[in-house]
Amino acid sequence: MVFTFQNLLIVLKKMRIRMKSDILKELDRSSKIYLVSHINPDGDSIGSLLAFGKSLKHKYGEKVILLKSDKIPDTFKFLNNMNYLSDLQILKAIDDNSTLITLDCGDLNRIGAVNDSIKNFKSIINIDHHKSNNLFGKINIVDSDASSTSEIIFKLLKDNSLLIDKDIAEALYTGISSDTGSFKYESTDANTHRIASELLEYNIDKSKIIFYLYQNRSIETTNIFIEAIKKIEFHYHNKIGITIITKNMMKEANASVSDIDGIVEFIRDTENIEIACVIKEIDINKYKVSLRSKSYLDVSQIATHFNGGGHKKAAGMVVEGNVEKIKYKLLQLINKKLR
Ligand SMILES: [Mn+2]
Repeated sequence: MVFTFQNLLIVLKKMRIRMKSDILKELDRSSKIYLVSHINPDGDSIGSLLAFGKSLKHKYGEKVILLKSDKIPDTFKFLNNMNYLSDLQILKAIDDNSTLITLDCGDLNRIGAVNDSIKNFKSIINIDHHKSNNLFGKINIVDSDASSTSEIIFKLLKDNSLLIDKDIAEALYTGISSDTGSFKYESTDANTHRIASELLEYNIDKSKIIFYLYQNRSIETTNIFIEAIKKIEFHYHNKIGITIITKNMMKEANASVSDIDGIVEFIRDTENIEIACVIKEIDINKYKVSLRSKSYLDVSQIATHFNGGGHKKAAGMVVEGNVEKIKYKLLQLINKKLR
């Protein structure tokens, strides 16, 4: 073969296909297949889990177990097959030929309490699209160009002739729609739209998905939004918008963790803002920080600085210490990167 760019692409493509059948080989020999996605689940995490889970159950039956690593936000309860999710007690019955498939997790901290049993799995298959993914699996299907893990799962199902039905298509569409901010973000390319269009061919109920994802916000969410928005501070010529949500504010608004989803994007979408930060109190002197950027700033670098991770325009981390000090350190770091 003559060494041209074209041939190199063909070789790379063949390697990818081989890698994919490596997954099936690994799953064939596993006595049990556990699937897990990240804690604080979002649409992509739940969508990819339910979709891949149902498809693998179709092929492998009872040996496929979907793990519930965290509480499912009400927003996503419209998806079918939620009854497939098992509580973590089921891990007591794990045997030594088990495989764990992690979905949408950049590192093993993201799987929550499942990580306590990590040594009991014979192998890990890591499927993800986070740029900061540290390739912790025996098999790693990590594509940071993919809009979502759901997009990767769709390709995987197709390339391996695994089941795609209406339920699976709805779960994948939910994942892609939520991770692309409803097809707004840069990661949304021709391929994303092509996949979305193929998913629509399965006769999915698109209006149902749009309703539950974008038009059914709870009163609690609206109330915590109001409180968080009241407290926004703008810095550096309104390029940074930052707010702090305390446990007390959450209590007053009767809000749960998933109710604050969307606040950071709301701040980002203000004119002139390049970066939005939401600092949420999770414990005494312990805060979860969410970061979003609009055009050029790579927030995953800032998150990595604090041992977090994510994507160029969406990242996060957990930081311990005094909140004012955290805020000061964050603002200093961001200032260095602002234009
Ligand atoms: Mn994702």
